[in-house]
Amino acid sequence: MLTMKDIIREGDPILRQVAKEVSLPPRQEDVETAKKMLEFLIHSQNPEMAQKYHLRPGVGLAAPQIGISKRLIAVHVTDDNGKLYSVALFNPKIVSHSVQVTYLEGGEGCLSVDRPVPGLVPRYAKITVRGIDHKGEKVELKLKGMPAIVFQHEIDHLDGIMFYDRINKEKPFEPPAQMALYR
Ligand code: UDB
Ligand code: ZN
Repeated sequence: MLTMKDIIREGDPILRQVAKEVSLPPRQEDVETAKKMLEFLIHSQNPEMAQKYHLRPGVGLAAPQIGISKRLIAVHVTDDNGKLYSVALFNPKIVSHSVQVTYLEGGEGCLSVDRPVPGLVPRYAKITVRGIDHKGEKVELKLKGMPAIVFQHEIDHLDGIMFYDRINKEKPFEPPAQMALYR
């Protein structure tokens, strides 16, 4: 099972690489990786497991964060209506997005970043993501709120982008234009 010591931390060049597409249908090896990533997130949100293994409660993980430079993400997050998005996606792609942007009120953190980085991280308020699931089947998700933010954060990792790259350096707390505050 994956623990925090498997998580690559900032400073490692792999986090700055553009990850490679996964060949399809996904190989068994890649499917196993996807399962391990999703399992890590589920464990990390289980209070007993989190305490026992010192896991930070994670809502998303990208393969480069465990040292695998492939286009694979896992997300385990609940939206405002209590709907659970628990999915691993190969070759995820944002195929459309709103003009409106949003951000988390308290900014973002990252499992690969062991320090607070203050500032607002602008994200599209709504996105449509396409990808391939663990069965090799096409998936299309229309997302808003927290799930939309998490998918954008994870897909950024596949392109070597860290959340703080998107913070306005001069005015870190300047709300972006066209913004919708997500609470
Ligand atoms: C996280 N978790 O998993 F709003 F119930 C963060 C960490 C870095 C703090 C562990 C998180 O935001 N949990 C959370 C948030 C809520 C409600 C709730 C739990 N990530 C994932 C990550 O680093 N992936 O690469 C950071 C998030 C910041 C915004 C989206 C992803
Ligand atoms: Zn991250």
